[in-house]
Amino acid sequence: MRIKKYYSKNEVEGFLKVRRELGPDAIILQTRKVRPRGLKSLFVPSRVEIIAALDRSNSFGRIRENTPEPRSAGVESELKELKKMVELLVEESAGRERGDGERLQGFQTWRGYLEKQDIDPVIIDDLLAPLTAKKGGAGADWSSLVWALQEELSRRLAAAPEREHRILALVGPTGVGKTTTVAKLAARYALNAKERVGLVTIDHCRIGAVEQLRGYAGIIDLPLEVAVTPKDLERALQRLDNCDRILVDTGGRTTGNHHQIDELLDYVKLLLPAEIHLVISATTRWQDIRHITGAFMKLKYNRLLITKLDETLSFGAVLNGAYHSNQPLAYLTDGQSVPGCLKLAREMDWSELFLGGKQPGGREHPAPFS
Ligand SMILES: Nc1nc2c(ncn2[C@@H]2O[C@H](COP(=O)(O)OP(=O)(O)O)[C@@H](O)[C@H]2O)c(=O)[nH]1
Ligand SMILES: [Mg+2]
Repeated sequence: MRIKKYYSKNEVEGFLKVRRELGPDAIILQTRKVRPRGLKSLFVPSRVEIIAALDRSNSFGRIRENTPEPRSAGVESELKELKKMVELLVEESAGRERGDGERLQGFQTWRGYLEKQDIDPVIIDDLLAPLTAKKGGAGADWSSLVWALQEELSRRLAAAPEREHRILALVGPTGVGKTTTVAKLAARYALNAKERVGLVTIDHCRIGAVEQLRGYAGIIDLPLEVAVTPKDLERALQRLDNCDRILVDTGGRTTGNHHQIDELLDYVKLLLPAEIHLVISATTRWQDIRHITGAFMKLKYNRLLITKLDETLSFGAVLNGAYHSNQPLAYLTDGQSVPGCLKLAREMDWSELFLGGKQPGGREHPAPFS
């Protein structure tokens, strides 16, 4: 007995193929429509699959199904068995196809969701690629797809260790919350951890900038040094030599202004080794994050700090920042109050932040830090 599968555009074409190859004694065991799997199903039309058999020892068959011609009992039962087996196989592979269809739908829903979170399309592709590559098994149903995506997300979000260096500096564009965050950090280390904290500001360009930090320094009762030149900074660091922690605020730099960024580099060099945080607001679009992470790279930042998580419902900036800076996240902030509204990245539940409640069909997304 010879069994063979044929694929064609339609049944007539298929039957002709079978007849041409197996001759007029071939019998048709099964015909069905098949859809291509995966992404192909969007572009390639369905085909007809024909399973045909030819019993070389008996030339009883014609191209037919259930032709009422006499057959020997043995062959009859053998054929029945065979047909049952083929039906089972076909059923099984159709089930697999249905599963693939659901997976594909799942990926498309996730893609839409991640796009709404304002995640850079390059990152979305990157996130979903390893999941698409897994056939069956993980990702075969909705919950394992969510699970696999959570894994991918957390794998990409490293958290920076705390207290690696004594000096912490914040650099980044204007208005992202650097000065406010320096005050929050000062409260965290001076009031909560009871460390000796000193403050330095290199923010001399903006009127009121020094006063803003002086206000916080006064409330927490911390020494504040103002550095207008790199020489000033050297002296300031010497004066704060007895401090456990030195927090350095810098003036915002316009991302496109390379001169301003180069100027700041003269100061940053004097701080090294230090924890240099690139500060980005969570409201920043992914296109701008690419630009900012690139433009500030000169300042040798080695950590990322995301502010204003309370001002957006999409959390793409966190992932976009981490991905494009290739640096670990250190802190996140979600409010204007000082002290408070500051969280260590290593305490964050990323999957909750990204997939917490807004996952398709899921509950509402909770407040970022609740
Ligand atoms: N909603 C919100 N506002 C913030 C946050 N951090 C800072 N801000 C506000 O952002 C504005 C600019 O902050 P500032 O510290 O002066 O930014 P800088 O120019 O980077 O130093 C101020 O009105 C802050 O109160 C935050 O996490 N959430
Ligand atoms: Mg400032």
